[in-house]
Amino acid sequence: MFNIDKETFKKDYEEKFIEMHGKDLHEGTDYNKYEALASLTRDYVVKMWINTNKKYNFTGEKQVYYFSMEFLLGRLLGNALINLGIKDICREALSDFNINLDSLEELEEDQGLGNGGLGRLAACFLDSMASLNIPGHGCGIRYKYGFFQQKIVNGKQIETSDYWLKNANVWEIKKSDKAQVVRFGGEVTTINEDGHLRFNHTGYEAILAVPYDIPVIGYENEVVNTLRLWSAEPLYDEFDFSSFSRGDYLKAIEYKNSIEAISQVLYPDDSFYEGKILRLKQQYFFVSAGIQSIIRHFKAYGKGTLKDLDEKIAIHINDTHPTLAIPELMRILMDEEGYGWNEAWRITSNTISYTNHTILAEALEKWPVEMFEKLLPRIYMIVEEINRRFCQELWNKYIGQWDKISKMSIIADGYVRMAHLAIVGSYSVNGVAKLHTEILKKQEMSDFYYFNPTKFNNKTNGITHRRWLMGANPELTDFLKETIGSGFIKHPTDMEAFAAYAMDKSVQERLHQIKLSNKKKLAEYIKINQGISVNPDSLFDVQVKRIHAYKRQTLNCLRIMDLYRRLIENPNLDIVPRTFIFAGKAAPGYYLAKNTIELINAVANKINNDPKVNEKIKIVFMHNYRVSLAETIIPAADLSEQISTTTKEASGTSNMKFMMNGAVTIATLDGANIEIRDEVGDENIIIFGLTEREVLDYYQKGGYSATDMINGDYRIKQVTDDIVNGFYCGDKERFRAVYEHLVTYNDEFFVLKDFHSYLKAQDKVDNLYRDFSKWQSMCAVNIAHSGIFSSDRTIQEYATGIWGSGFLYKNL
Ligand code: 26Q
Repeated sequence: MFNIDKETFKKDYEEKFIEMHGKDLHEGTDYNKYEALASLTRDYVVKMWINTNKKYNFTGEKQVYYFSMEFLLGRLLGNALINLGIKDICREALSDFNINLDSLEELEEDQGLGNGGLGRLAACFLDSMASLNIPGHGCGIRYKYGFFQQKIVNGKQIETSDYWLKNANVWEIKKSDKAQVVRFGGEVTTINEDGHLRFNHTGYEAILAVPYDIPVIGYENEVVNTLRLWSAEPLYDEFDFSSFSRGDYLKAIEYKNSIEAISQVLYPDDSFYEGKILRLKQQYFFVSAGIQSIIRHFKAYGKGTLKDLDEKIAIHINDTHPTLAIPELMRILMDEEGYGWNEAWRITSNTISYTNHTILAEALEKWPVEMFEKLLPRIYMIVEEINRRFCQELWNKYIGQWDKISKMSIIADGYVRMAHLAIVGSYSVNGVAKLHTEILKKQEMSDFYYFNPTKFNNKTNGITHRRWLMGANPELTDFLKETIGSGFIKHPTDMEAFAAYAMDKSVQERLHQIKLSNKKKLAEYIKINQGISVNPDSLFDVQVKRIHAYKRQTLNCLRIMDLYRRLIENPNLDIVPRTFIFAGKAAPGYYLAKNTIELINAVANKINNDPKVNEKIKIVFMHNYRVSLAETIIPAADLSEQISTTTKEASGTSNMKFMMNGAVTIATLDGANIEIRDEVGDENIIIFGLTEREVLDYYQKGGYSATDMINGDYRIKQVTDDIVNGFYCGDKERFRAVYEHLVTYNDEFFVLKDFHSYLKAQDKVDNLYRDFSKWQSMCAVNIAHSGIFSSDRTIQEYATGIWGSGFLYKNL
């Protein structure tokens, strides 16, 4: 374990500061101080990083590569200090210089290279792999612009660019010598050489992929793994480059820009697929660079013959976005390494495993054949051959069942279906929560499941407790250590011991005080950043996640609108005072989601300015939701809103973060909510809404009518009318999209159907919250049972159940 004493740390820090900034510490700005601290921390890490790599290079341990279009890391400093085990020393040392560690941490820009759950999951997984001594590395894209920044202007979302690299990034190291060449376009001709087919690729455009490595620090184990992010550059340096373009300077710059465009920006879509050629380019770009570098490294370090690749490495693809890893590995094995089809296929399909994150039909990736073939001619040939052989196999098994075969085909109706390619080309397909996996197996991908049942498995998601508990909630962490000892840090399921204290009065009081202290911090943040005063003694009711119709922020909003009506009618209505907190970004092209944000903001504006109800309710839509903001909001939540339409949320991961921080959940039986319920028991979670069966029945048999719901129910009529009658905003048309989706288009997410059940559940919340002891015991039980949702458990399951790597969790 890395060890340093305070005096040495102080000396190192001061030296680092002077070396970096050419002035004395007391002359420095706060940002200067942050930079020196981050840079010193990196220095401490570098030695361990080199040693870890040496160990990996010269031992035969299986290496895992996690390919993902997104890694939503957030800030790195605090997490690095925790994992190095030097946060306390650092805090004390800095305070001797009159520097506050927390305020320095706040200065770090979030690394926001992801949209939401899927990207954050990848980041949690890296942290857990390193902490569990698993040689597991990330492979992705170094986007110049991360996920957009959200401003709310006149109640509307405005997107601005996230130029996160404006300050030097101390966490990355550019490895120019490890660059790879990636080829796009051109023609492929087939040559017969002594009976062997050779594929000759000409007229392509070659692009340089340059890696930037980021250290991934394990928890107190001196392991430092690598996240490698690729950046696109022209292949030629500026001199050759001008001759290449015949001295045409402007053309040369244009060309350079067109190349750099590949790693310029993260696509801000979540759960909605759009077939943009640049996105396809991004996918092949990082996948090709990643696979080439794995093979190059494998050969350079004499890891044996590529025949045994599947025993020495595992490549995991995070959703279908990196599926081109399959044909790319085939291409390298056949065209560059000389393997025949069968051998190449055996190696490839035993090396690659795939996680599915959604069953929403509109999110499934499919690329027009024409676009695919033109951009990636050789890769397309390989995909065609994979499909031809796969369909042949189907044909042998399902003789004459053309419908089934065309339903399962990888290429059909002029499209390449990436999920089919991913399933066919991998040895493991997993869903991210029990229900989700069951739906994959029995419905969405059932043909594939029945064709090959053993390929399918479940790996319920998790979150790293090192960031989401120890980093975000130090007070609760210390209290847990005091109560049950520190064992839970290495073995998070040991938190179960805390359940024994759920009825202990002094424990309940401490939990309440810790929550209150976190709520005060959040209240202060809200006051400073949004100018709204909220009461820390009110119940903090929180829904923070991407804005999407299936997540049903509208249901929450309608319930508040209903409550407001009731308070106007009866100002003495006896309710628990609440602060409703929302946050989340809408995809820039998703009109309905943006309109939902407008509605929430208008409702907030009206209610927050009505003194008659302000003692009882306030609403805040917090701007620019991101990892660091989540770290402030989640520890302050009393109530966690997980209210998606049953069957639609594959897993959800914020549900786990809230629970670990002692919030009570109000939820539908969707995604991992079901497993949370199973852990804490019905009496410690508030469940409402349609069941899986009911939802599926509506989809299969119809029968849901929003109009009937409105006509048959006064309160539903009132709240839906209030969307379009000018009650919240003079402009009656302003929230038309929300209304039409709910009513005219007969809302496919059944908001009105679940409305009353949700209201009843919320009344139950009020009653439970009024009973101090009951509520605190629920919080305690939730914390106690959250350990299973540590991503350490998830990663252990991936390692043993899919990758065949790492040591046993129990032996750590
Ligand atoms: C695809 C094509 C083109 C452009 C963008 C995309 C794209 C980008 C991001 C598609 C999907 C995503 C992200 C999906 C996502 O975050 N899914 C969530 O994954 C979590 C981790 O497994 C689950 O907990 C959530 O339930 C699931 O919604």
